[in-house]
Amino acid sequence: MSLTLVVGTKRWSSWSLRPWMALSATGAPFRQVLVELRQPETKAKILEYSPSGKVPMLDDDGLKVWDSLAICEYLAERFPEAGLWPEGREARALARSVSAEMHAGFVPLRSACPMDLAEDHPMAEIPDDVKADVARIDAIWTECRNRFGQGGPFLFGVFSNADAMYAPVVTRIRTYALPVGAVSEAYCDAIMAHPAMQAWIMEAKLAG
Ligand SMILES: N[C@@H](CCC(=O)N[C@@H](CS)C(=O)NCC(=O)O)C(=O)O
Repeated sequence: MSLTLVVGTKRWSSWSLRPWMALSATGAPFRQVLVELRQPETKAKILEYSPSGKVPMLDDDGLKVWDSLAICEYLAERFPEAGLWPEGREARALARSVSAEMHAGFVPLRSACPMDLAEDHPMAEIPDDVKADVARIDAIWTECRNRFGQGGPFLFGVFSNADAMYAPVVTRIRTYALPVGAVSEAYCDAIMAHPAMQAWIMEAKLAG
């Protein structure tokens, strides 16, 4: 088995962080290829690996999977023992729904607060549309934790693809000092303390 994950600059590439978290949770050894974003040659370099011209991209012995959510889905199927989706049908349905909601939405938050792991940018005034996104995310996290979080500190107790999908949002909550409730704060602490998250942040900071 030979797994390669192609990722973008760790400071900024929120999409790459998701499958990195999910793949780390499987415990499978993998190789990483890092492509520097925001360079004149970025697009050409990514196209050497990824037909979409975007990172992340996973190569599993020549089988290519791209788009962060598709990679997380693939990993759940490829490593069933990792439990990347919750076991119960109801919990799994909610995990998939909130993951898809993240993947397709929260444009105001993503635009106003891009992931930046090297610097803090506390927001003095939070625009209304960003406030609305944060309120919805706070409600999602609180619902998942209250309904299904008994088995551990993550959205569905043990780490799942839903956590992988929301990990970059957690960093934005912290980087931009966005206010969330107590349940969500504790959830942010758990994600920030996750060893894969710590490793990613350390590399992001080292690279400047
Ligand atoms: N929907 C895609 C989005 C991927 C994406 O937009 N990636 C950015 C980097 S975070 C990218 O590759 N940009 C290409 C470029 O900068 O030229 C996913 O979920 O993987």
